[in-house]
Amino acid sequence: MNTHLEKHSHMMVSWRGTRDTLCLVVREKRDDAYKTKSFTAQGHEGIRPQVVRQQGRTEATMASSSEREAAERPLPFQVEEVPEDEIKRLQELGFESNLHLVRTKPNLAYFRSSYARLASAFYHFEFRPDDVVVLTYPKSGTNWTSELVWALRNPDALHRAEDVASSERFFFLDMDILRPGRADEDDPTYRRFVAACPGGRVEDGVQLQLASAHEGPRVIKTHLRFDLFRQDLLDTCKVVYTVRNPKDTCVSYFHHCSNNKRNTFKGDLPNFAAAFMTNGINYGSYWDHIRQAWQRKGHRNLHIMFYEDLKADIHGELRKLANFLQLDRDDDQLKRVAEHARFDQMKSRHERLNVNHIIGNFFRKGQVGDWKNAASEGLNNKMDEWIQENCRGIDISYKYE
Ligand code: PPS
Repeated sequence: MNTHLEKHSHMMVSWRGTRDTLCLVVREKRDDAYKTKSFTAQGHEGIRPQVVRQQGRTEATMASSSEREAAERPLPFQVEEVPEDEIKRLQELGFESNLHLVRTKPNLAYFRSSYARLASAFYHFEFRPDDVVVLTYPKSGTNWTSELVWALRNPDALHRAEDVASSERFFFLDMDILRPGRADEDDPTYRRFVAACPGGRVEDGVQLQLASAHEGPRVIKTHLRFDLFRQDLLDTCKVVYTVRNPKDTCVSYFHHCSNNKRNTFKGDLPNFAAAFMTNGINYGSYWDHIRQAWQRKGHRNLHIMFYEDLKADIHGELRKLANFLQLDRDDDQLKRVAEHARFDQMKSRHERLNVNHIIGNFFRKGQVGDWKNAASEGLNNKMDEWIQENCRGIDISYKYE
């Protein structure tokens, strides 16, 4: 059976399924010919068939609300499959053999293929005036920043972090792309989803729906660039954007992928850096991400912080962040927030609460300048050249130690 769901100007996305199989079919028009590729629904790339069955639906009703919405509200960009030669290049560098990636067009941002069916749901996500969005390139201090924002907002409830994992205090929307939800009664997130979103469908994005169902102020985390959300984002709510120097970001990202228990990357640092510097990894170019934030610099609802400044002067940075969030906090409160979000504190809570089983050693080092322990002189020189080329036109000054 074949249910047509989404149509972008050059691409059509549809579900095909029988009772036991379900796959996403992407049909793209290139040079007046259609090229078709399908992604099976098994594993983390898609929806497991039992999700559909468990909810008592037949294949004929598979068109989800996000997909219907996509058809009704087209995106200002396209989502296309990453060409096979590029996938092959990434695999040769050490990325997993069953790599399925899509990318936005024209401004290439790379994602796991699960993004294709949720692109519109992300783009049209309803932000609210009392949201704080922590928007970062991966490995730039997203979790630290989110914890600081949450703690500044809840200075009298810091003890809650002892019992409630960050995944329940913040909404990390990208989980719907990185690890799409499954109807698994043993999964606490799924149980929360069922309770909070009666009638909700896992395939419409568990985090997206949990966030939408939440009443009250939200701290929302995402690595999606500004252009992948509606352009009124900054006119709607506050955004905190944390930047980390590209060398430490790259080294941290390398460990993140290498320590992924699903073995997403098996190469060495030079190989990873080659993919990083040519934008072939999840979320795409570091510089596109930074440039989009820089274009918006000065907007009253955007606060840009540097990881390195947080490390050097947490109290001063917290004072600025509290002012931006319009929170009246005294010095003692700021001290408690800084202490609460100290690296070793966050690491021990994370380990005790047994969060994030997929990435080993998530709170790895938390230092500035770790790239020096990891990168050879040759790699460092290459990165310097790459940084120089890309920094042109961006008034940004990094600290590397
Ligand atoms: S992710 O996976 O993209 O969301 O990761 P992200 O949170 O952006 O970045 C992870 C790196 O931040 C370090 N980290 C911290 N550093 C200092 N203080 C605190 N509190 C803190 N919390 C997280 C974390 O260790 C990762 O950096 P590396 O260099 O890998 O240690």
